[in-house]
Amino acid sequence: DIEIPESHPRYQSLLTRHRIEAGVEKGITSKQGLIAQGRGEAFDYLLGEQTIPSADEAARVAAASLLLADHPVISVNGNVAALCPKEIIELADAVDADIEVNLFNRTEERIQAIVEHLREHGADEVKGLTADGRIPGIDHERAKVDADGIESADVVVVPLEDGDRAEALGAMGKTEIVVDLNPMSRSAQVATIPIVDNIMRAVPNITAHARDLKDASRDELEAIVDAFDADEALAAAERAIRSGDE
Ligand code: PTJ
Repeated sequence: DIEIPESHPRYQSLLTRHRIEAGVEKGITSKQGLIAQGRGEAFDYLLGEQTIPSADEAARVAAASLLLADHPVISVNGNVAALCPKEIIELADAVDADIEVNLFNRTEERIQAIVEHLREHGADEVKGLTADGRIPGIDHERAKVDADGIESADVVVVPLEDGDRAEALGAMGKTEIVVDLNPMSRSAQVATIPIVDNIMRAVPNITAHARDLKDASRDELEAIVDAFDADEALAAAERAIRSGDE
């Protein structure tokens, strides 16, 4: 990474920007990824660049849901790969999930580059290149997934997903965990478990909760999942953005 003094008031934000830029240079992040990051940053600024309590609760629910899953899959796009590759691998290890590269602007080169990038950061198996499965109801390129990955997953983590696909994955009956800083985005609105937080904070936070819940019984985990109210979590995030309070 670059040398930004950690004492800089906008340290995290500058680090994030640098990672996204480096991702574009490395061929893993799309140019649209730069725009997406800017949109996210605006919401993060309004949230006070912190994990609000409702997002922390959602991260705990996400961890419980991932621990209960038969076949959890974490979807990785060009922004996620650039921003938190190591943290994604740690989460996958903590909840025994598959990692699948799945792109909005799909190109074989970029998938390959992201798979390589994740391997450099310690991932063993990374799915996404087989593309022998489909998400019903969306156009061909965006529908491509691995049959033994996202297609057959019961719980999917889709950080920064686009609205159409988020909706289509929900229609397939999957439990969908969305990380998105915009509580009004369609992906957040259709998610089973929306986490309104920066992926740089949310992914390690889900991992920490998963480690904490490691010895919990299925009954305890189910109780955590059942008590969650997605609409209330979105409303809490919107209140935090509008008022500047939590
Ligand atoms: O690599 P690809 O081809 O799969 O493309 C990925 C992007 C993100 C470019 C693509 O999915 C896209 O265009 O997404 P959108 O429609 O711009 O939506 C991105 C959403 O993520 C917005 O609602 C942002 O607020 C949010 N967002 C951006 N950066 C972050 C974020 N949410 C959490 N953490 C972030 N760092």
